[in-house]
Amino acid sequence: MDFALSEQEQKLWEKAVEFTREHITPRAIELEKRNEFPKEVVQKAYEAGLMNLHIPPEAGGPGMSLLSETLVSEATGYGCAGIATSIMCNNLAFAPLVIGATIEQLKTYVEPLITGKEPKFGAFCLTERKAGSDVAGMATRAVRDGDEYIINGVKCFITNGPQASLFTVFASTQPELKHKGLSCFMVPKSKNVKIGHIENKMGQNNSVQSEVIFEDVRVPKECLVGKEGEGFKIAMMTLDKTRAGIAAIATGVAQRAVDEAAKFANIRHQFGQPIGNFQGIGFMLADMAARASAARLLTRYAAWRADHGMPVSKDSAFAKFFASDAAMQNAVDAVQIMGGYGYLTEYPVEKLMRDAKLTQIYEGTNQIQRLVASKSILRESVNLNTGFHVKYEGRDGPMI
Ligand code: COS
Repeated sequence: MDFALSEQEQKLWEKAVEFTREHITPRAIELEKRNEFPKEVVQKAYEAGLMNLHIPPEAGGPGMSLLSETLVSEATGYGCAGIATSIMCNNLAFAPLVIGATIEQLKTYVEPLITGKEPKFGAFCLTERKAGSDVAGMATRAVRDGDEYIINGVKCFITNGPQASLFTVFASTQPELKHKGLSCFMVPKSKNVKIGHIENKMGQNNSVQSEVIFEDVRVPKECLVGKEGEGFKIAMMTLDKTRAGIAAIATGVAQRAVDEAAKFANIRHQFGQPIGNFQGIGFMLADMAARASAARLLTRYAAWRADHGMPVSKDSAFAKFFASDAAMQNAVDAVQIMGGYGYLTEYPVEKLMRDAKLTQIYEGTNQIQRLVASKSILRESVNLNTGFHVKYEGRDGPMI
């Protein structure tokens, strides 16, 4: 077993860490107050080659691994989870296309967005006001009309919605079939694609989410990704991968909380000594650092499995819920260690606490992650040999 990154991954990690130190961390608090898309920083990230890493070379991308993407997300998430989300949003928007679209489709619709001077954006349009966790309950419809589809519906919480040039839209082509009737489309921006309400959030204010309204939007049949009815599967396969990216941002937040709290505990003196000397604080720091480290290992393991074509639903769910719970706990603990200072807006840890909360919610709540993981665990247990040979049949009452 080798825990080392490859030379290419190590270089990417160092570049992303350096980028974060120079362009994200020093400006995160100031930019957050503007409550808008951090255009300038994202432009720089694009120029530095930190975006669109998973697009295959045949469609103009670098064709890097999911592990590489998680390295960038962890490094940038350390500086600001909101900016990291703005930077990595194309990973989510384009992943269904990398999974389900042909190379010709990628060349036509994605390549122009990732090879120009300016960054262009995609937006992943799955969630609706009445269909969040219950994806199959969506109301957006796509109706075939000759060589076109007509799409109608309203999506919400759409990251980079107002910035996007291409929308990856999930819509029902056969509502009576529920999840088996969902299909995936690439929808270029047009006058019939409208931006609705912009959400006001508790944290992650360096990323923008909005409603996106599709009103009689006509797209050629070539915009269908995969076949009709494959949309649900494409969405699930996408989230299996991209949840490792959220886990990576959360790992960055969890580590930042450790580092800020440890720095403070070293210099803050009470009762004649640094507060880090007190076991009450030292033990908290040890637990926080262990959580961040375990989050990193689960995240990179999930990404590594996906890169090796192994089943990843359970592992990306583990990574997502563990890392985001770690981020939240560590942020709360960092605020506590810093006491009154932790609660002030000019220090970074109150922002970590607000930002961490969203990592427990977006790309599937942590309850959904536990559901996904438990389904896999129960499925795997059917053929599991624990070495204990007394049969459980007929023993659903007390064992004695
Ligand atoms: N990969 C491939 N296929 C999958 C899959 C996966 N990861 N997960 C499920 N499927 C398939 C199942 O095999 C099943 O196939 P069949 O109909 O052929 O038997 C089908 O999809 C339905 O699966 P399931 O019964 O598990 O679906 P549910 O409706 O119960 O929903 C959850 C499953 C809740 C896990 C899903 O809707 C989900 O992930 N919800 C959260 C959505 C989310 O993350 N939203 C955030 C948006 S991004 S900001």
